[in-house]
Parts: sequence; C-alpha cells; structure tokens
Amino acid sequence: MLIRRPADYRPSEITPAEVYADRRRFIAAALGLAASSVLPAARAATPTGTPLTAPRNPKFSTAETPNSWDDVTGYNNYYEFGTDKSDPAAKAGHLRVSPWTVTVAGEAELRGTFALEDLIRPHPLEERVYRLRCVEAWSMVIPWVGLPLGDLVRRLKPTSRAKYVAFTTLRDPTQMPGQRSSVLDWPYVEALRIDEATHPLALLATGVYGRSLPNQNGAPLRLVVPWKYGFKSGKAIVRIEFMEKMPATTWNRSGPEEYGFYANVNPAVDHPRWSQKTERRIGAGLFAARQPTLPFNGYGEQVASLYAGMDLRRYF
Ligand SMILES: Nc1nc2c(c(=O)[nH]1)N[C@H]1C(S)=C(S)[C@@H](COP(=O)(O)O)O[C@H]1N2
Ligand SMILES: [Mo]
Repeated sequence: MLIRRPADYRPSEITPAEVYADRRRFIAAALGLAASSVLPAARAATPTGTPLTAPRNPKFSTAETPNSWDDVTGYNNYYEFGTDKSDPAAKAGHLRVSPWTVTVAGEAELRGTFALEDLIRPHPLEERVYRLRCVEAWSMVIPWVGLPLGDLVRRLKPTSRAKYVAFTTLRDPTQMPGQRSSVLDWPYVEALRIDEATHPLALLATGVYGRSLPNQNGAPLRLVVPWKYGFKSGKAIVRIEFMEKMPATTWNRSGPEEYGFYANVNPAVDHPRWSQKTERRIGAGLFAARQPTLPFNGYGEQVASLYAGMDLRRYF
C-alpha cells in the first residue's frame, strides 16, 4: 500500500489536534507566554461559535493589528476556571451558556430577570477593535463584537439615586471548578461609576472575531472597558445592579493596596510589586521590545474628562 488512509494509522502515530494545542499551551504557560509566541500553529486556527452580523465601528477601533485567534482564545484570565493562562481554554468549554438570564436590580425602573436575548435584542451589534491592558503588564488587541453599554443602561432607566453599577459573574462551583478554591471571593463582582458605564467606549461584548464569544472569553456576555485594567471587565455576567453607594468589588477586596476601584490604566502609578510603565504585547515574539503603557490605555482623549479634578494617585 503506497498511501495510507487515516483509518490505517494506529492511534499511537497520531497527535490529535487538541493534544498538540494543549502541548503548545503547556509550553507557553511554562514560559508565561501566549501559545503563538512559542510554536507556530499546526494549521490555521478554526474559529468556533455562531457568526454574528456586526459592522466595524471605525470611530472606536484601533488600527493596530489584532492578536491571533489563538492568542485571544488561548491566553486568558478567568479564575473561575483556574489561575493559569491556559486553564480557561482547557476547562471552560463545558459551561452552559444557553439558556442564560440576567437579573437587573437596584436603582433602575426596568428591573427583573430577563432572557439574555430579550435584554440585548433591541441593540444593534457592532465590532470594535480595542486594546486590552492587563494589570499584569501584558496587552493584546481584540476585535470584540458587542453593544454600547450606555445604550442598555439608558434603556433600563436608572433612577436619580443610581451612582454606580455592579456586574456579577455566574457563581456555580459545579460548572466553575476554580470557585471551589478561595483564590478570590466568589462571585466575581466589578463595578463602574454610572458616568463610566454610559461612556460611549464601554462595551458589552457578545462576540469576538465576528462570532459568538468562546466560553473562555466570557460567554455569553462580558464587559469590556478598554481604558481600565482588564480585571474590571467581568465575564459571564448574570446580574447588573444599580447602586447609590460604591459597592465592594472583587479585586479591591482581595488586595486594596494593589487594586483600586477605578483601575484606570496609568503608567505613572506602579503596582506595589511591579512597574506599570511598559507592557509586553502578547504574540509579538520572544525578543520584541516592551512598549510604553499609555495613560488610560491610549483612550485619554476620550475619557480623561471623566476624572477631571481627581487625584489619580489616590483614586488608582
Ligand atoms: N469573572 C471573571 N472575569 C474576568 C476575570 C476573571 O478571573 N473572572 N479576569 C479578568 C482579567 S484579569 C482580564 S485581563 C480579562 C481577560 O479577558 P480575556 O481572557 O477575554 O482576554 O478578563 C477579566 N474578567
Ligand atoms: Mo488582567
């Protein structure tokens, strides 16, 4: 026999795609890098998810080259599934993201528990290519698909007492193994001031790369606040609560000296344990130079006025 058909191979001769991908991620994780920066992909990455109709909004998109599908979906922070960058891709796949409901509570006229589709249906989706700057001093460029958070907030009609809005992630230790550890207080809650939430740059994402979100990126609904450190952008949101007082938030509770409520990207305020002046662009390669971190992650022209007169060293 000259040419062997796939059925003729013994299993031991084959490296399944998943094993190969896992090996790349494992090597990458050991080096603290994105998979794509260590070994070339065996094949063109195959995007998953349902295609979404979402024209790009150039006004709110960076011209920088987006990170690869592999980087965006293979190098993640999502402590509900473990603390390694490769854990979410390996472990979030089984999370049931449909049906999904979101409860709107607190200081708003339109309260209640809504099917996700009913909550977002009136809002057209658009694509926005945003920089993501993690507090750990790495960054990516990600083509999100979503709806402006402000449009939804206005539809929910916050009362005049609503000064903050909190976003809560699903709490379900049977589906989220990381929640069986006390690495953070569960559920994950992050919040914004109401004027931050209604800023045109704040996005509620339902997709990435033109398709519905992979679970590791926060399916079926996650926040994206591009001028803040990534931890403010909660994933798998089940509750939106309007509040008069500033709520306690997960990362601020876990380390108040290290993670402020505002968490605006600020190269002038170092984390107590590392500098925030520069960042490593994931996927840029092992020997690429670090790049300077910009105030408000480069979105200062749009958002700096939200913080006029505030001491950003104190309110970090
Ligand atoms: N529920 C939840 N949301 C979360 C996190 C998390 O651990 N749990 N990690 C945050 C951090 S630190 C970052 S940098 C971003 C990463 O988003 P990405 O994996 O889609 O790039 O998600 C944020 N949202
Ligand atoms: Mo992060």
